[in-house]
Amino acid sequence: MNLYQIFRDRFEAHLDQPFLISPGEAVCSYGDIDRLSACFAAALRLEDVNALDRVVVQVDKSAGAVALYLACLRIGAVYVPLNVAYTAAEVAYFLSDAAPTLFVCRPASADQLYEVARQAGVPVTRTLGTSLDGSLGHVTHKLTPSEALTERAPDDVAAMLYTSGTTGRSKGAMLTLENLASNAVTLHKYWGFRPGDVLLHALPIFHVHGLFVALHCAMLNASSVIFLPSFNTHEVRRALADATVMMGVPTFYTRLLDNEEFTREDCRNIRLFISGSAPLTEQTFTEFEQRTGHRILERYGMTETNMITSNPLDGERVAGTVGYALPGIEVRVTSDSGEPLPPGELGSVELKGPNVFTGYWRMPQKTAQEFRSDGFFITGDLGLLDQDGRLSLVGRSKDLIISGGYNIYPQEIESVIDALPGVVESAVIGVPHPDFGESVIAVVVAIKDQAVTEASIIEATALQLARFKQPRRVILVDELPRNTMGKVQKNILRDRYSA
Ligand code: MLC
Ligand code: AMP
Repeated sequence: MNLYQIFRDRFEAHLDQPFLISPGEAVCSYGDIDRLSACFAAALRLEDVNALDRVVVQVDKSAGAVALYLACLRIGAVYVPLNVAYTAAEVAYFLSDAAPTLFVCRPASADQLYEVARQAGVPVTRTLGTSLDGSLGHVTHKLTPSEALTERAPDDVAAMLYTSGTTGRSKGAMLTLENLASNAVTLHKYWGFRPGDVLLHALPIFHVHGLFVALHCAMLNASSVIFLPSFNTHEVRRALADATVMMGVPTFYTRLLDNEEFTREDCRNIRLFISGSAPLTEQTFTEFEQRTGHRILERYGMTETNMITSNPLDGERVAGTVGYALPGIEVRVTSDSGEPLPPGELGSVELKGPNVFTGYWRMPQKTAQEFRSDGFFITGDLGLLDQDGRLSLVGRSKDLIISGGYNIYPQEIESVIDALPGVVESAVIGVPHPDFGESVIAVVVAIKDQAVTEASIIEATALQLARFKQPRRVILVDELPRNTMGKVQKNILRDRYSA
């Protein structure tokens, strides 16, 4: 088995078909991506990257970046994408943890990150720009493509994506070939992909949503993809006219609705709008239907599991629910002690299936904690099933903020703030935000008479944390509310500061 082969088998008869269409760039056909990924495979071999070696990648969205991902699949290396917003301090952690054979970064970051990678013990660092420039991009122009596909087993790891799971520092979630292949094939069928479908892609390609859900469905369908560098309302409105399917986080939909000129006419060729990665409010669902006539199909997933549930393509799509377990996946809701609960009762959402990851990289104990003894994975989400098996999510037991579809772990930000001079302790919470869904706020206790201010804390976090994780507000208080066990009561802080 080779995952690239699974995709290639589906698009092989369509090599002339445009694959990635980016405004202002040459179209990349399926034949082009096949050749380009074979060139990257040759380049990886030249750098002595072998099967199961990690390749950490922090590059901008481009056809070359997709080809690099596919090259890793070709040779059986483990693809490890990183958010381009991560700071050098964050990248240093990922590099030392993943211990890659190769690190690929943007040409503009080379000066800073070559040294970071060297200190982390990474043997080789190369660069890749959006026009196939950079040291890795250049070499692909010169090499003979390497067509060989490395035979892999279904439970070999194909990709590793960093996520904080339920607690603590980021962990590498190891996803196998079977995890990725089974979910891709299921989603392609469940969402009714058909000849002629064109996917509008404005998501980043360093997360499950943009990389696996969107691109795998497109490749299995040999579909053209309108490949936008990021979400820009104006560009997306223009591109909608040529697309039949769009996948996005809820912020995409609220931003479209914020544009008064956005109408039903913009969506005349669309057959399916899909939302996920964060809760889609009933208000957005309803307003979107009123404005466009489309009922957004909401689905639910996680880095560790790919997609878990989905509203149906043909049946009723219910606002505020995430639909039914996908075929082959078992979802249950359990009590605190892990007993399955009857429909209608609120508890912990757990699942089992071929989509569930094999574990956190080099963390067997942490992995074991997240699974029940009967093999069900504990998501950290709270929800309830109805009589028909339709799931509604109603909260999270994990301390997690989701801002614009990005996960933010309060503990990571708290440890940065707590380490600042003059700070006693902090509590980081998410509060409602009209654009991002939730936004980060830090409530901080500082030593009296020390020059700790909102501005000084925000400035200090900027050095260490990606912009999307930085607190938008810092509130200085005398003490944090605690329960009798001494635990900070974040619910009280959320109530107090949500407005
Ligand atoms: C950008 N910023 C964010 C942010 N994205 N801040 C908080 N949360 C975010 N998500 C910062 C920018 O750095 C900038 O800082 C300011 O906010 C405004 O930027 P913007 O230009 O408005 O942001 P934009 O580039 O438009 O990005 C917003 C976004 C983007 C929502 C389009 O974040 C995005 O594409 N999100 C999708 C994330 C995603 O793919 N999630 C899937 C995870 S997989 P400044 O300096 O200007 O103040 C997963 C599993 C599953 O969860 O189920 O799918
Ligand atoms: P991540 O760790 O980035 O993969 O994010 C996974 C988390 O995103 C899940 O555990 C949920 O909390 C959340 N999530 C994903 N899809 C949805 C959705 N449709 N509605 C609510 N939350 C979601």
